[in-house]
Amino acid sequence: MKLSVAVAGKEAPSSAFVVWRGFEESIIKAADLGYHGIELALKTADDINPNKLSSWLSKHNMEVSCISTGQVFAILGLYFTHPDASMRRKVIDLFSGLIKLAGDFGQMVNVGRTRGFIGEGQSQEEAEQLFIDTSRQICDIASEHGVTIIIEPVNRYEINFVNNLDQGAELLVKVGRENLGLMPDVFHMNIEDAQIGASLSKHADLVKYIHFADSNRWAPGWGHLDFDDVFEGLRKGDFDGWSSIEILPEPDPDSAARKAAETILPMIETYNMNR
Ligand code: LER
Ligand code: MN
Repeated sequence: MKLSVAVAGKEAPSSAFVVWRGFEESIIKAADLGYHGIELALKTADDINPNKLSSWLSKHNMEVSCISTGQVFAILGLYFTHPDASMRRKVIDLFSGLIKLAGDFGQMVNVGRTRGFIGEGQSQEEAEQLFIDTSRQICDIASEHGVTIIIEPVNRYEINFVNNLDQGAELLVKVGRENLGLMPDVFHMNIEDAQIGASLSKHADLVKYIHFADSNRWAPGWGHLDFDDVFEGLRKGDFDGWSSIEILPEPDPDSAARKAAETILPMIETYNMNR
């Protein structure tokens, strides 16, 4: 297992839920703290220059773990279950750009709130069908680039569609694409899943990536989430992918990133030795 930290560009607004802003500075700081990579939160593929990214990564011996898409929803208002076909077309076009970039960096694109929601006057079945149709088109584009799409269950206070791992797994089966997986976030699981470790091992074949935060969304170690249970669940499922720190940058971004690395990196080291 490897560890990355969520970062965005300098101009990213507060709705971009990341620890640091500014790509190059974030890569330098993350490498210094022992992280293996960065999770890139982008609005569009044009947010970053791939040549510069490549040189920053190789200079600091870092990787991109995944491209995340929260800003596509929060800033551009685009999502998979949009009732308007032209808006769904836009989200597919925008994802195509992000997928091409992920083909060279990380080979994973996350779908958090961009999955959409059950809108006013929309039934669960209607939203689900729109999600399935859009996901299939996006997964088919992604498979041409060797990219996996990962759906993140998000808690009920943020969205009304796909809140826990059981619901995510059920939907993935309906979509029926090999390159579609689950991205659990233990902060959301702490609210929505009856158990964390047990749910991670139950859905091990679908779990491709994981977000770490403590119960209060501060750095792991500053809340009361049982990370031994999280790692035990991952071990039972023989997880060997990327994990990523996605936390509130509190009390300040540098202290938060340092505390997260100090808590999780030794756990990953022990985990990797005992797999
Ligand atoms: C995105 O990864 C996430 O966890 C959401 O809660 C952000 O709003
Ligand atoms: Mn998350």
